[in-house]
Amino acid sequence: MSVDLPLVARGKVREIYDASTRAAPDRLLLVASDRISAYDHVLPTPIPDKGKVLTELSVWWFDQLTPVLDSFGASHHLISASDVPSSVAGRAMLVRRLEMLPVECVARGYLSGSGTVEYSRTGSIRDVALPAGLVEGSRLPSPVFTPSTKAEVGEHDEAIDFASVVSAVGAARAEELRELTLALYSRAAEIASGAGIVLADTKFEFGLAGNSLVLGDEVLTPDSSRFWPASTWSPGAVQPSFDKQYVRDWLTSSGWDRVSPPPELPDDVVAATRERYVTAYEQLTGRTFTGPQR
Ligand code: Q0T
Repeated sequence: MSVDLPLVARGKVREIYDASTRAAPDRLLLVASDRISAYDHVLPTPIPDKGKVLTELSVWWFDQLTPVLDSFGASHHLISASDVPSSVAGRAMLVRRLEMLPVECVARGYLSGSGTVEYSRTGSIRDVALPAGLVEGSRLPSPVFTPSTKAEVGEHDEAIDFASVVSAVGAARAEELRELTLALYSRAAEIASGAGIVLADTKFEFGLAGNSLVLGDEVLTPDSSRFWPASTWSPGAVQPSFDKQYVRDWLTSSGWDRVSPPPELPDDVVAATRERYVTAYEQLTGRTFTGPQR
């Protein structure tokens, strides 16, 4: 699962390599590992095929979202998921290297987590006033753009208001980011809904190619989004996460203190979690997950 290319960046669960050549400069290779994080820790036990499932899902979403991107004169960074080193086949994307914008573009269609905390304190999320009476899991009257800045390693992303986005990228670009983020979220939520899945929120990262926005990163995976099974959606309590619920429940029942190094997962929790990732992929795409085709 390693490649002989210069490492550009290492995240909790993936790596970025420089894949530039003389003929094709400004190329990166994004490699998704099988590592899983929970409660801000990377667990010692990998989930087999997780990186492949999330890569295939991301590639599928890039294709689904191309009409939305086109309508904004924007594009995505994916060049190929097949022309990649054989050691990382299926788990890697060859992408255009971009000048990334320093804003994490989050869209929320449902109240959850830090959104609920903000709403309970202020009655709003960020710059958007909301009606009284919403609870954890409620659908919002309309989706809200809740940007954040990428924090230093080990820190949480920091919520910012729209004025801070304007300061960072200028007024016109900030409005373009908000409108495109909400349009991408809305289309993705519509597609997910048709597959019986609630897309509660998601995070996009954009870069620039010349003067045009380019959608980067991985998109609409369980690592960048909250997916809930529509069949059990019931506002008023924390919704079970589509992918990590077995892991979280088991970690809680294990007595782990969330501070010490996390314990190894038992085989049945690994198998159930792998199944959840595969099911999310298959339910969303209507395809069977087979892994990379040669
Ligand atoms: C990037 C230039 O999470 C990140 O890295 C963790 C390993 C985010 N990140 C993205 C880039 C991309 C992308 N995607 C791109 N196309 N061009 N930089 C760098 N860090």
